[in-house]
Amino acid sequence: MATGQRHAEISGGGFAGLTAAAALARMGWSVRVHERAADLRTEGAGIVLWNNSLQVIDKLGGTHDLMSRSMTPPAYETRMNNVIQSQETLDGIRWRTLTRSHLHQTLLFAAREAGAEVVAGSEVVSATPEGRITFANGDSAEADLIVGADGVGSAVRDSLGVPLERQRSGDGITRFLVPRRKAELQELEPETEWDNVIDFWNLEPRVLRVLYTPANKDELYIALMSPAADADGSRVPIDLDLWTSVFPQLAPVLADAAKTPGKYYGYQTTRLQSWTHGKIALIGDAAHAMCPALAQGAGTAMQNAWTLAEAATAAGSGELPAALTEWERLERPYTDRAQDRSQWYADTREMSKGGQFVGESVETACYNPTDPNRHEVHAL
Ligand code: FAD
Ligand code: 5PR
Repeated sequence: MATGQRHAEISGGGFAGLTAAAALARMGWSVRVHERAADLRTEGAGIVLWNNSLQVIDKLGGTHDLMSRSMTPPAYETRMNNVIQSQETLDGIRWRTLTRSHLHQTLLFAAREAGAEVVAGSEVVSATPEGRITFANGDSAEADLIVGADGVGSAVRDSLGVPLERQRSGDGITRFLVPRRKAELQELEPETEWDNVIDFWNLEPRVLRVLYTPANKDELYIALMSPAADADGSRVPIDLDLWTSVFPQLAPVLADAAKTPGKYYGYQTTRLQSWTHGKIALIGDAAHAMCPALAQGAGTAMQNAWTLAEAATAAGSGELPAALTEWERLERPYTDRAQDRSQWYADTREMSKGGQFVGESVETACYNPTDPNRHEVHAL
């Protein structure tokens, strides 16, 4: 470590932790990331990123890599009982669809290239506001800044005893990455633009939904939603006969999904009394897990990782706790609103009517966390 160089220890090598690592390292910090899992990879299938996180990737030098295997579908289409409700072209809003593994690799590369050390198989058990972090193997370390980016079950957060409010929704989702099979789908439904994101809703007689999201030219992300109370709808591996009977136009890709075990995730929102504690800042699902309706869980994680790195870098070391408190005061309202909006969509299923991406629903998507004037531009 160079003399005078400040040091950050980060718990969690997911999207939040890797973004914070890449940002801090680029801003001159020495950085070490601890990932509990034995290897550095991500679970899950596809993801949608919007301007707020794409701006951060620009700053991290990851855009070329990200663009190489991602796409912007021509429209975000919503259907009810297979009748088109809307085809939103999201004009002027930057958005990309991709696989989670591609995003993870992009961020891991950016973090390492910036000089961050990323250690797999290293589990964090606790941290203190004074800046000590402790690991499952009994070791501990001191840091100027500790970032708790260890997901919805955060050990850093729980070791602090921060009051947490958890709201669970009745719906949940099983996600798959399968081959596109565009030609076969085109044959089944020739009129359809199969490069679109298509949100297929059925509310009557039974709540079942398939969110169809092309992730690149070869891979398709499909998310199958049903209420947790519907045992057959939420079963994994999926009940192929049930899903095919409701969505016959998706038969080939549903058949692929049925071949993988999958995991049903219930939606949840978590809110903390405070994201910061002395030298510790919590970001991503550790601080603000949200329902997926706006596709902003990872986006807000990355946005907050970037603004945290800037705020910590601007502060002198003695001023860090106050700077973190100020960072939360300025940045948190954007994430709070994204959480509230996502929760509202999850509870009301209003997006099934189409026209989802207007007004408040695109505030987060349009946000630019790297714009120094952002608080004036986006003041509500
Ligand atoms: P995580 O991805 O959970 O990463 C935490 C990391 O910390 C993991 O690697 C974990 O192994 C590690 N870890 C945990 N505990 C420890 C420990 N004690 N010590 C060391 N390491 C530890 N978001 C979007 O932006 N767009 C979408 O399209 C989207 N779709 C979604 C669909 C569904 C169904 C769901 C459930 C979520 C979706 N999200 C989406 C949300 C997004 O997946 C999460 O918000 C995002 O992954 C959070 O990133 P994170 O880094 O905070 O947490
Ligand atoms: N958008 C995305 C997504 O994965 C989900 C939702 C919206 C990208 C579900 O997983 O509305 O639930 C949603």
